[in-house]
Amino acid sequence: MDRPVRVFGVPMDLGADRRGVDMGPSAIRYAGLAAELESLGIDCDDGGNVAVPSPERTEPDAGRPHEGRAKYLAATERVCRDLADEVADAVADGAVPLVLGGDHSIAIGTVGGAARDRDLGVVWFDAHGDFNTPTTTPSGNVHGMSVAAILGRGSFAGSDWAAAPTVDPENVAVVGLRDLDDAERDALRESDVTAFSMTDVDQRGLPEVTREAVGVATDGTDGVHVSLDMDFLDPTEAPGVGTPVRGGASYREGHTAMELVSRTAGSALVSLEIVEVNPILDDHNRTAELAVELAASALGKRIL
Ligand code: EXY
Ligand code: MN
Ligand code: MN
Ligand code: MN
Repeated sequence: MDRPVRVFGVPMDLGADRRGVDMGPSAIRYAGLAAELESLGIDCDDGGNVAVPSPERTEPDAGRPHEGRAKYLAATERVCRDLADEVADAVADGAVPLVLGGDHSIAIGTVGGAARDRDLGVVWFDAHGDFNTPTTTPSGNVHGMSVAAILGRGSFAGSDWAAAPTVDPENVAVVGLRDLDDAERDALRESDVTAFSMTDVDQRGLPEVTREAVGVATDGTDGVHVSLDMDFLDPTEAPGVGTPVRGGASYREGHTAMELVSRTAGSALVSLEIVEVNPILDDHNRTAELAVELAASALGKRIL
């Protein structure tokens, strides 16, 4: 990576049911992120944390019509606006923002900032589709809605979501799917999003699937955002996540995916985020340590 990297932590847990994911940024920093990136010759600057209100002092429901069953949506919007401003400033300064979660609702802000002033493609590595809306959500958790939000689907269209510029579904690829709700599956199938399940990964191999996903995100766009939900990996490798699902990517597949992102997106990589690390659920911080390794691979680290 020849551009500087600017790290932001977003200690967000309003979008998930599990406490502890707010400590993800600390765990990833503690696992040695800055030193690892600096050892690669990357100029790494830590922009600190974006402020997130605590659930104890936040109303889950502001009662606005577009919120449906979504919990803490108003507070999530506020955090995502602040994050979007930080991300947009970092990109304008010529840096690559590396955003550490926190739950996956923060992607609404990261993408909002990265898509400011450009046509953005997105590659989303996740066990889940994150394709629910405030109407279809079974849980009310916004981390299960962030792809729908960045696409402006359902009640995310219009309303107050002008902060998140709409991303074209034809330039969005999701990789690693193995847990979808029924309505979410139908919506994803009918959409123009390119979706690769673990069945596709099993049958075609992760390298081919990742290359195709990056191709979808770069085709006719000005750049790519990569969003890595650590539950993309198998829980044996990444136990410290709130919604683990068996049958995920192996340790080496995780690295392969990130190395291919770096090789194939290259200078088109606008921003990177790593989310859903929950140190309370982790085994001696190994999920955070893996997050550091995967960030390094995505930002250019090579074995040879
Ligand atoms: N589909 C479920 C829901 O909407 O509640 C689970 C979502 C989990 C989302 C995770 C983090 O990627
Ligand atoms: Mn997710
Ligand atoms: Mn997930
Ligand atoms: Mn376009």
